[in-house]
Amino acid sequence: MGADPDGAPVGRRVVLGLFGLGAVGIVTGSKIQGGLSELLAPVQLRDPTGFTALVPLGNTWRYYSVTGSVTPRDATSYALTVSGLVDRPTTYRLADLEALPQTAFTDTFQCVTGWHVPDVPWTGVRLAGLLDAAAPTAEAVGVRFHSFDGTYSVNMTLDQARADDVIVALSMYGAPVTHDHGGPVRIYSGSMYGYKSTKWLSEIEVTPNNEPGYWEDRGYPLDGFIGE
Ligand SMILES: Nc1nc2c(c(=O)[nH]1)N[C@H]1C(S)=C(S)[C@@H](COP(=O)(O)O)O[C@H]1N2
Ligand SMILES: [Mo]
Repeated sequence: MGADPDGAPVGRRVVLGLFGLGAVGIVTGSKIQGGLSELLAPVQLRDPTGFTALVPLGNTWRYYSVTGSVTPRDATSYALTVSGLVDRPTTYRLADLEALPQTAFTDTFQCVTGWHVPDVPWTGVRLAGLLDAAAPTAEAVGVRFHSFDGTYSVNMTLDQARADDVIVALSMYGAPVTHDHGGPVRIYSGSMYGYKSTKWLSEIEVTPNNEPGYWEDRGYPLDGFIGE
């Protein structure tokens, strides 16, 4: 099973069916309908079928991790490397990223399984700027995002990664990105489904190809544009 070998887009129905392939940990959002929230918020639901993603809990966050718990990193322990096919590989500490020009915008966060959260304000550093600073070589075609959870990765083409609405996000709702949302630093791509927005970002690797990542290996479309 996997993406259509001819490269045809995989429909949402197919994507939902593929959920049986991976157990996805979900901690339900804390703002779920009134009294239910106290009951549900601390519960870690295992969701091998994706069924809970379809339960109408309202427009609330699901906190995803394909690896279960992830060891937190802070300003002292965090680093982001831009590596691979670049003339100037670079490592940024959190303070380095905070010192760069910030871009802010508000957008709907949309998971491919159907849930979404409207009006989420984000702030961060345009990925295009970090890529320009690293100077991709003539052979560069793709970008691979790696997570310090040790497992998750996802790709984009170099052109997609340079879009104005792709940021290395440092803040969400006017506060530092929380650990559960993939902080201190995650990717946010406004035009793409949530799976393109790597949490706990540790490395941006410029590559000679555009190879499938964690979810693309399990059937999600290689191009993750919302609505396609
Ligand atoms: N490292 C990592 N990043 C990830 C994921 C993950 O499991 N691990 N899940 C992806 C998916 S499918 C979605 S919808 C969003 C969810 O973001 P949230 O957990 O902040 O709601 O993160 C994306 N980035
Ligand atoms: Mo998702």
